[in-house]
Amino acid sequence: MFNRVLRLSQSSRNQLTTWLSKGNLSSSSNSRVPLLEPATTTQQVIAREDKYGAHNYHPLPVAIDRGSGVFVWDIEGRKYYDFLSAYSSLNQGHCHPRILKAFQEQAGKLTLTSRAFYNTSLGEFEEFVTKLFGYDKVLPMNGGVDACETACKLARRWGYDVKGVPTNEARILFVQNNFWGRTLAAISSSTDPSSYAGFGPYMPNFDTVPYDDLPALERWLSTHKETAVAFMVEPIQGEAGVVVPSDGYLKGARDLCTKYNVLLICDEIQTGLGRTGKMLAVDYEGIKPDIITLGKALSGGFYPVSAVLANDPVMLVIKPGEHGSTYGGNPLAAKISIEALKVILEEGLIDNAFAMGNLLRDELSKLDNRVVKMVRGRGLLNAIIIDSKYDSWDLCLKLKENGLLAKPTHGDKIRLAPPLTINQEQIVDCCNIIKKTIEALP
Ligand code: IF1
Repeated sequence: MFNRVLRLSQSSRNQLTTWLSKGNLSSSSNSRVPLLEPATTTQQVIAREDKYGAHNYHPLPVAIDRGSGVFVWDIEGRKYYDFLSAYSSLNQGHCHPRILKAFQEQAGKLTLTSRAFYNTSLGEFEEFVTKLFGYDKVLPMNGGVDACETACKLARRWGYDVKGVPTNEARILFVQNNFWGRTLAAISSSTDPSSYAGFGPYMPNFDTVPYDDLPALERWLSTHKETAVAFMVEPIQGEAGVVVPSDGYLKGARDLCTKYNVLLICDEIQTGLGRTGKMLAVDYEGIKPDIITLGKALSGGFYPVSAVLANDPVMLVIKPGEHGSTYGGNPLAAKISIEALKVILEEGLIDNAFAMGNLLRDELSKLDNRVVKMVRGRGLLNAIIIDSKYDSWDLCLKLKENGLLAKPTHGDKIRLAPPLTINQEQIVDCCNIIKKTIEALP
């Protein structure tokens, strides 16, 4: 895998080997602080990660050193448009100055207390985010998968304590090609072997039905009416390749979950916070899930922050001491998130995402249809589907050479998701880069 990324001459290999060997432990007996030789080239960055880091990713061969707004610069100083936004974590753009200021002010005052004590920032975040999204309560966590697991725990406990499901018989339904993280619970619901294979045994009572299929959903609900507690679904499937469901699907799911007394959980970790041109992707159908999960852009890329929102009849089934985490609800995350949300609201990022997304798809739809078979998305969560004659990884490498960073998902799809701060001139510039790159394909 590593050799695929870089073809090095023998002399370059020798230089790298020498460079890698230079890092050694300091002489003094008590500190044993590893000495580090700063990398100065992409090759050195890649070689060091390959030698010392787990090989759980296959990144594009670019070593990003700095980011600002819609741009990043690599270690050699080359500039790129960021069309991944750290998987929709950078809706506000890289290093947004307002969020940075909030981060710096709080980081110098108080960063962590644990929930063993109150802190003066968490309540502000809780009031802000519950009023903004219209729920009674929020449970703050760290990563997105944290939030989704919390949602599953809330649903199970609600099932036992409120719905009256027999103990340990609660069932949760997911959709095929879902993605909500990498934990053993998350992969237990996965239908993607690259997510679940080799990690069994799996969480019991997790079922799946096809996405965007209301009859299949109703069949499952009526079959499991006594033990069904929740249906978790992404309003638009991100990892699956930006799959937008039919109009009415989310409304239909809402109505069926109500009919069968099952909680609707909408995972807005990737689609939420303005990404699709609405504050939440569920806003396109005007529905209110029983539980929503948020993450990624909740902190504008500054800090792992996630949140679970629900009303009291659901949220209060978890009692003191029954759930939590060391960093969940810390004061630094709280202050960062309040500012990150204010930036989205006060800088018009939602409407900009809607308008720029329409422009982007209009321009992408003019691309050579021998290469680009489909363009789909909402707001600035988009993907192009590439004809199987072409290699999407190779196309992303060529886009990188032309100054735009994007990454394939599931083979033939390339996600195109810039920060929501992007302007019309930059969208047109990026579409020209994509057009030039595609037209240069053999
Ligand atoms: C990786 C994918 C995207 C998510 C939704 C929960 C989570 C995610 C809808 C969990 C996380 C990340 C994980 C990251 C790459 C990225 C990703 F390609 F993996 F699937 F965005 F599509 N719900 N998605 O998309 O949040 O625990 O990661 O904070 O694992 O490489 P997390």
